[in-house]
Amino acid sequence: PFLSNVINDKEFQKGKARVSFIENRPDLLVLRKPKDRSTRAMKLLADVIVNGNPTLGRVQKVDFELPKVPIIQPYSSYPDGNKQRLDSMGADKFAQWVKDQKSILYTDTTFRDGHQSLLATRVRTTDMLQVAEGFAKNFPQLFSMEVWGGATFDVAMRFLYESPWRRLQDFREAMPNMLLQMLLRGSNAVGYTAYPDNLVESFIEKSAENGIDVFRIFDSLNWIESMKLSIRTVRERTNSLAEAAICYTGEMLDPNQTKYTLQYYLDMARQLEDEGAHIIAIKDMAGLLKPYTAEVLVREMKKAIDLPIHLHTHDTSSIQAATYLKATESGVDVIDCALGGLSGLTSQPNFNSVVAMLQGTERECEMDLHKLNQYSNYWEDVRTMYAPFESGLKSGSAEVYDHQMPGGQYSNLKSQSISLGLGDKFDLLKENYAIVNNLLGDIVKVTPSSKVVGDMALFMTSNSIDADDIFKKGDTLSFPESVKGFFRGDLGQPPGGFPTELQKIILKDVKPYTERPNAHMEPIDLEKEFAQFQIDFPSSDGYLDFLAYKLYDKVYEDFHANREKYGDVSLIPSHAFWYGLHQNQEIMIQIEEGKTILVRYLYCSESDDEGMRTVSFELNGQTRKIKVRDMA
Ligand code: 3PY
Ligand code: ZN
Repeated sequence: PFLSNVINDKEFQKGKARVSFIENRPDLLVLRKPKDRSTRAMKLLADVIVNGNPTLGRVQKVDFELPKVPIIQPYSSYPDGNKQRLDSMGADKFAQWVKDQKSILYTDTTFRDGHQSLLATRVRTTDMLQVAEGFAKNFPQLFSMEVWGGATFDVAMRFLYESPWRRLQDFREAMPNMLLQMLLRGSNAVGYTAYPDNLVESFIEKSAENGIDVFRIFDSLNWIESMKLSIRTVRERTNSLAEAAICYTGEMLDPNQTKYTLQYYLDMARQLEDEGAHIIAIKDMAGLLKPYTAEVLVREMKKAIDLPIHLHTHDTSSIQAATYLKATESGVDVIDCALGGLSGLTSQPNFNSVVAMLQGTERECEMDLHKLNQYSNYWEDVRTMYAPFESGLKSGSAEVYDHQMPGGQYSNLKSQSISLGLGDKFDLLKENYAIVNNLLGDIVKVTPSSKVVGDMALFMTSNSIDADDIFKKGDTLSFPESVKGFFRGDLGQPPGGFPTELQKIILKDVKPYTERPNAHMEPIDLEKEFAQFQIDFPSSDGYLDFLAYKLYDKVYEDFHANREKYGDVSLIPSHAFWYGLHQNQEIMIQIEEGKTILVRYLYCSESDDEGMRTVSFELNGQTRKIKVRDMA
């Protein structure tokens, strides 16, 4: 039986096993009876039926559509795509190839930023995997698929009880011809705070080994010092592309703009080129880059550097397709779009419509729009299952030019303000957000710097404090930790430095520093700590889980406990995962590769004297009972 664990292991099957393989994978020596997996899957279903989904709770009835997966020819093969091109050309030559293309290239963000921005990052692996193979076979001309990083790493474990690493491995397998792209927060990796350099390096190496081809690297204050290590690591220790991102903020063409000028962006692009980036991204995380500004910025950047330019925006104002049009005319190489069903508002512009916009022009990238629409329709249906995570935004808003909140933060702050009882003060919160930005010296706002601004705005709104109060009564106020950390230098250095008067008020006696935050951190003894981790978590997925633990210790511990309890839930159908089953409903669950079970929910008893209910299922024809405590 141990041998069968080993033989069925994905890493082993991919031929990645070294001599130390078994030594590093104590989990393979744990015997799991096959029925164990079915029982654990039913345990999750039973818990949801009795108490609602453990992270969502009970919600009002949601009317959802079961998604229709576009049909593909069985056993059809994968056409070669950019993955093969990158592998055969190498990163530098591939970047030159991108620059040489006449037609526009696309990154599809549906699997990452699309749902991060519209559905609080909650889209589960199974909903993406259902269409991953078909999409890769139908659209091999795409530049890349953005599938990982940003908030997905944390949310997968915290709210979905899924392993982010297994998700990546699944994507790699389902899309072997596509470049897989991730968003890396520089020295903060996929977290909210700086980590020791050797942890970031190891994380990058393992991300590449497990499938990442394009690393989009940014710093939340545009501080290049904090991006260097990641760029170098991608360049020197992987065969992937280092895409260095410049965060765009403010209005570059505003005559009053003194900080974020054209010169500022061009200087930054040149420096990132010198640092070894293969591609430069303009990362417009709030959707502030207007069409005529994009026209100038892209045109001038093309002249200033020799690298391809990749443009990212959010359609919060609803005019960002026009930005893509002008950028395309100015020679931008790659643009980010999300499939129609998950596009618009705080997400990316609509992939399908942008394709249509460029049809017949000299920059058209030929694509089967009819098929692309089928995939958009699939996402429209999937989205109905995620209704509780919608932000409630119904239309684009020009207010974004005032508050400048990044796409994903708007809905977050909205729900945070409701949970703090400030729901009726959301307008004031948005105003305070803009005020705080100015107080902090007009900074780039993106994770984690956007959290600092959001925390401070919440603090002011909930305590009815204005800017004047901060200066007058600052010594008596206890500011949010993230704000103190920002002024101490924990996020790095903003362009133009910190506003010193406010820095003194916030820090009181604490001394700020100007080196990289990671420079204060001792390297982790990865070997020693990994050995301990294996003892503490013998049934983990080995080193990859160890990295997850080092990035998010508490989140990992909870995730691990939940995986022990429920098994790998990533392939349980989403409607059952979020809302449970109704009586006599039957679903198929793939509990491991090649093994699918058929589960029918029969009935649920009343609570017994100890508050327990018995949930009965039929599993492959046999009745099975699971006891669940009723928490109501
Ligand atoms: C993230 O860091 O998650 C982002 O999407 C920033 O734009
Ligand atoms: Zn984004």
